[in-house]
Amino acid sequence: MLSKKIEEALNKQIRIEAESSQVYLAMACWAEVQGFEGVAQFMFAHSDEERMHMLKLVKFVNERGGHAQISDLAAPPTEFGSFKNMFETLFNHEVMVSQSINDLVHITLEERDYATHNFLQWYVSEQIEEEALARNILDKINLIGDDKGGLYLFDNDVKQLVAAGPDAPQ
Ligand code: OFO
Repeated sequence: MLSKKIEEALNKQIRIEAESSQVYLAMACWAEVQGFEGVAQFMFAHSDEERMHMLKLVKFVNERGGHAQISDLAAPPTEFGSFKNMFETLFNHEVMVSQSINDLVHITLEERDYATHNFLQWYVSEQIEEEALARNILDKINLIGDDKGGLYLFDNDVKQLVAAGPDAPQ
C-alpha cells in the first residue's frame, strides 16, 4: 500500500514522464520538417520510450492501491533554434528528470517504502544511460558546429543509432 506522500510523488513523476514524451515529440516534428530523418526517428523513438516510462509508473501506482493521475500537460516549445540547442535542451531535461528520480528515491527511504524504492531502481539505471547517450550526442554536435555536411552525416549516424537500439522503429 502506498502512503499518500509516495502516491503524490509518483503522480508528479507520471506527469514529468508524460511531459518528457511531449517534449521529444515536438523535437521529432521540428527535425522532421527540416528533413533530418535520422534525428526525427531518434526523437519519435525517445518519445515512445518516455510514454513507456510513464505507463510503468501508472501501472505500479494502481497496483499498489493508489490512483494514477492523468493530468493536463505543459505545452512543449515548437522551435528549437539549432540542433546544438535542441540536444542541449534534451540533455538538461534528462538531468532534471534524474534529479526528480533521486528526490523520489529519497522520499521512499524517508517513508521506509522499500517496495517503491526497489521499483525505482530501474529508473535510476535508465537515467544513467539516458544522460550518457545525450552527452555523447552533444559531444558530436559540438564537434560539427554549423557545418551542413557534418550535420548530414550526423543525421545518418543517429539513424544507425535508432536502428541498432532496442526500440528501433520497424
Ligand atoms: Fe528520459 O526520462 Fe524517463 O525516466
